[in-house]
Amino acid sequence: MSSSKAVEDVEAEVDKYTLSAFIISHTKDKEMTIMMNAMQLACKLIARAVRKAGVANLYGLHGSANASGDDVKKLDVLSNDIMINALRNSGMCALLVSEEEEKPIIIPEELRGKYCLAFDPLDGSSNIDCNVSTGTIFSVFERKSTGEPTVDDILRPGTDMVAAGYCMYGSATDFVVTFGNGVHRFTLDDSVGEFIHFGEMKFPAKNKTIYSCNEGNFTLWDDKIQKATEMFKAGPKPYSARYVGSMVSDVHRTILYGGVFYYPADKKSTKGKLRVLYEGLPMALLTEQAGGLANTGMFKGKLGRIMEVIPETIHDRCPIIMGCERDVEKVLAFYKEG
Ligand code: AHM
Ligand code: MG
Repeated sequence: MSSSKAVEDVEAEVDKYTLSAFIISHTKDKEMTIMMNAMQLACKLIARAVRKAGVANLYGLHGSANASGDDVKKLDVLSNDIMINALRNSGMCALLVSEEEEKPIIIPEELRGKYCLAFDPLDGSSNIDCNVSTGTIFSVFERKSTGEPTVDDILRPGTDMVAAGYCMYGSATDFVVTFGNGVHRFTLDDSVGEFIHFGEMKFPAKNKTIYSCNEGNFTLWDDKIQKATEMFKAGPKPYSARYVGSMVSDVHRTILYGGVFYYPADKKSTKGKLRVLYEGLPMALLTEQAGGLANTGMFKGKLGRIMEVIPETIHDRCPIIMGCERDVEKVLAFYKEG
């Protein structure tokens, strides 16, 4: 390689956006940049813990249950501590909601900022111990009230979110974020310890035919979801089934390849399984911003955007049907037909 080529290569590297540079140039918001710096630091620390889990004896149960009654893994607890410490110490947050904390965390006044965040520190817990991709999901709201923060600062519809994203711990560590103006993907370059801009993330022009759901729940679903699933499987060109069981991976694939991911309500869980504040809303904003649709299916007597769901409690749940317009509309058509 000639020395001028080497210099050009280095210059090209320097020209690439880091996540921090991208946020400051796209939002012009220094507080958002500081808060997101804390978020990306937390994600890098979680990525390291996930990678070292085997040798560091981090697989297995912690021995407790979380607010939703799920068994908590050691990595869940560690990821939760990392997120809370990083965000609290950023000085930019007022209130935090975590899947692993029964109650909201009110940030002490001397460290308080304007953001209220909800997060699932390590989503896809059932996949942790078998080395399948997991992820961190977060939604960001700006508080409107003054004085002591309360849950009302975050029990708001998705349309109030100012940012949302996830970090996926897979064969690479990808950080995906939206500030309500498109979706951007960054990949962790371990050699420099930075998330580097990979590009805008959108549903493809030609969506693959993929349906993604836990079909083991088939008999518990309503007949519309059952019919939609039968339709995807029917010939002459049946859809492919893909289901990781980690929402981050399933949504990541759905946006990149196309298709539909659904976790509907069922006879046992009438609101579905996934949580509004740190699963439904952030993934709905990302899906819509990438050019797709995110709907609840029939929920509280009507079909509606997930973005318009107002959680009643911090760990409230809602049904989810999200993906490319073609396939979400195919599912909703069964409801519209009556
Ligand atoms: P978790 O937050 O306890 O990890 O549960 C959320 C996960 C999602 O990532 C995934 O889409 C879903 O639960 C899988 O549930 P199931 O095992 O019922 O298919
Ligand atoms: Mg989780």
